[in-house]
Amino acid sequence: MKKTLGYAFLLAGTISLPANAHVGYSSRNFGTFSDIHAISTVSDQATTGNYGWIDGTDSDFGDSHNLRAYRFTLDEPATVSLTFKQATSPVTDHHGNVSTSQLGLIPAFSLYQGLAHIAPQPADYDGANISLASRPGHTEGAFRALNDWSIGNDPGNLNGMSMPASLSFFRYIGHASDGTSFDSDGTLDHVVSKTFSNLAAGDYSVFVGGADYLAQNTANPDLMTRYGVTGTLVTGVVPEPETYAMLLAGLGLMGAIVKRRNGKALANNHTVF
Ligand SMILES: [Ca+2]
Ligand SMILES: [Ca+2]
Ligand SMILES: [Ca+2]
Repeated sequence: MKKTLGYAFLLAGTISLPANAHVGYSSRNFGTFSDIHAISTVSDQATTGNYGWIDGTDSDFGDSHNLRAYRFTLDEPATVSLTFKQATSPVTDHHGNVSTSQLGLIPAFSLYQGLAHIAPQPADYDGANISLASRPGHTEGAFRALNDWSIGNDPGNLNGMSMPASLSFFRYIGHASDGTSFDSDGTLDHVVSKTFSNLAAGDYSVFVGGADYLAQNTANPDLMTRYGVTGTLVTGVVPEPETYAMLLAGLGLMGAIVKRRNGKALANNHTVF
């Protein structure tokens, strides 16, 4: 028993250390949804620098280390609204020191069909040989904010079986960015939101980062600042009439509904009489 636990800790250690620097969804899975009204919030996250997303809009792509990856799954076609806004979050550095992330993120995000490799598969990263081989040589990283892109991992070993390196593919669906710069929502209020109608069932990834292109200037004292972000996912944004009726009933307003219904509906509503 003791030996098994020790091995488990060793395994967790070897997996979690590189995962911090690679593409991962740790604590950033909104969940699995159908087209029923639901809300899921992921807080206490932070992104490095205020330019990670917009740096992926140019011709030399972007470095995925400057973004945060989120995921969700749809088990049927659904309408999904995504909102990301500035926040303060606890941030733990690689020495284990905890500080508070900074307000001021100009949030932007892109939505993709697809999922990065998740444990026990080795995590994807920009510098993996297979990632480098899949993109032009002059690029800063693998991330592309407005296009399909791919990123891969190293060969791995699971229970004695070797696993070859492979690419994860992200199929671009759409994007939104806060502020008044490139193709943005026009209002710099540190919140950005977009609704995607009738998404197909499947796995999705959302990459979130800053939209201030000039913030990548190496003279910027906030080049490596951790900016906090809170994300909210809403599914099924238009509740069915039955859902409205149930909500109103809960508020004690059922009488108002009954008065508006026609005779046939009343005749079928046994609970009223
Ligand atoms: Ca750049
Ligand atoms: Ca770039
Ligand atoms: Ca905005």
